[in-house]
Parts: sequence; C-alpha cells; structure tokens
Amino acid sequence: MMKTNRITAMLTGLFGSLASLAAFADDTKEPQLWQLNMTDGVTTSSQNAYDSHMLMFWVCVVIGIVVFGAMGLAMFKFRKSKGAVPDTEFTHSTFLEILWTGIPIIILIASAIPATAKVMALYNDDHSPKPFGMTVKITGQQWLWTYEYKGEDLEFTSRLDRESDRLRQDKTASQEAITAHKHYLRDVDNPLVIPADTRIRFVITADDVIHAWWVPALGWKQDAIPGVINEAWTEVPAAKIGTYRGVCAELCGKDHGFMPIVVKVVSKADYKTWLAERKAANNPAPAAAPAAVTIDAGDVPAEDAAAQAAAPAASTQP
Ligand SMILES: [Cu+2]
Repeated sequence: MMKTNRITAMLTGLFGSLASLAAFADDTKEPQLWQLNMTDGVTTSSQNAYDSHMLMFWVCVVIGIVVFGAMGLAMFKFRKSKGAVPDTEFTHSTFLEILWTGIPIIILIASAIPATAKVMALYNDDHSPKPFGMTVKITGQQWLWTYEYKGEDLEFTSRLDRESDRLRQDKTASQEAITAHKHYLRDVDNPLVIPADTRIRFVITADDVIHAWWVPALGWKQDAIPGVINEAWTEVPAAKIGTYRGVCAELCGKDHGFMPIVVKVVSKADYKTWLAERKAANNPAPAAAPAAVTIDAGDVPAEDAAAQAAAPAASTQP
C-alpha cells in the first residue's frame, strides 16, 4: 500500500512538472530549469545547427553504448573470480589495430557529409537572391544596445529593465521577490521589434569595447567591434512569432552580465502599426506653434524682460 502511494506521488510529481513546462509554452524558446539540450531555434540557420548537433549526438550515443558496453561485458564476463587468466603473452593484434583506426576514420568521413551539406545550406541561405526587407543597425555600448532602423528615422536604446536593475542592486531583495520578477535580468525596456517573414539585415558595431549580439533562437552570434561593421541576417517565419531573448556574449566590462537582448517577432501588419506608433512617440508632432515671444516692455516686469533678453536663443528651435 505504502509503495502504491509513493508511485502515485511520483507520477503526480512527474505530470505536475510536465504541466508546468507546458505553462511556459507562451514563452517560446525560453530556456527551462534543468534544460540540457540546445534550442532548435526559430530560423533555418538555427534549425540546421540543431539538426547537425542532434545527428552527432545520436552517433555519440551509439559509440558510447558500444564502447562502454564492450568494456562492461569484458569486465563482467572475464573477471578473476570466474577464473579468467590474463594473457601475458599478448603484445598486439594487427587486425584490431586496423579495426580501431579504420572505424573512427569511417565515422569521421561519414559525419562530415551531412555536416558539409548543412554548411552549404547555410552558405546558400546567406547568398539567397531574396532581397532584404529592412536593415537594422545594432550598436553595443557599455552596457546597452542601440537599434537604428535604417531609412525609418527611428533609433532607440534598449537596456536592462528598471525592475531587474533595482533588484540586482538591492542587497535586501529576497529570493521570492527575484523569482516573482518573471524575466529577472532577461528583460529590457525597449525590445527590438521585427516583422516575421521578412529577410532582415543587421549591421553590427560597437561604440566602446567589443560586445557580441547573441539571440540563440536566431541561430547565430555576431561580434560588435568598434570601428568594424559586421553583418548578419535573419528571417523568422510567421509560424514562429514570439519573443526571443539573448545576451551580450563578449566580456565587455563590469556590467557585461546586465545587457540582455529581447527580440519581439510580430506579424507584418503588427510591425507596421508598432513602427508608426513608435515613430510618433519618438517625434511628437509639434504642438500648435508657440506664439512668438514678444517682449513688450510695457507688461513684463523689468527684471524678467532683462532675463529673457539675456537668455540664449533656446526658444528659437523649430
Ligand atoms: Cu558585453
């Protein structure tokens, strides 16, 4: 009876953790606690990398089973207590040496074939004739990112969200408070918003020291180097609309760990709406032209008039 209860408890726990994993489904491609494998990402390049990785992983699993299985069998079956006697005359076996040199060579050559096919697929994607729909310039700074939408007159900075920043510096912050903040150290104030189904070019550089822009779900990492413009691109299919997170991947100073990246992939229509709103917010339409300041000595106290006359022409900006 006791045993049945324990099994029931274990099954409940197992299904409970599966359910909590499912609850994360809205956070597409978020790393999970105790996650062991790499992400398969949301682009063809990340999928290619993931497929190569999985293929080699299973090859390694088979090799592991064969090698450790043979070792285990040898140790178990030919143990001393069973009367096994060491072969002291044995020096070497030409047949075995050919075998254990030849088999790895065959495995290496065989695994190079799919790997090369993936690299060629990546190269062909890089050189696809499909034109870029837009270009975003990414600039790394200590310790934030600047995104400039080329040709759109839109530029903004993206830095660690204020609440994470407060919590990380608050020595009295409890573990509960940190856990309650859902994306502690993984959220930013202004995410990079990009449209799905669009080939997007990124030009990446830095202002001060070397940073690296890395969002695992996109399948690449690119150094951001002062004085150098690196290039990368991505295209996320509409089926993978979601929020993807990354980090700076090049040690860039004391707050290197606090410059996360958030990319929001939205539909083309949503992107248009967002772009219009964002541009409007960045460049508010000028309010009704301020009435020209005329200083009429008659109704301005003498001191104010003198102050206004002395003030630099700050009010003459458009
Ligand atoms: Cu960094």
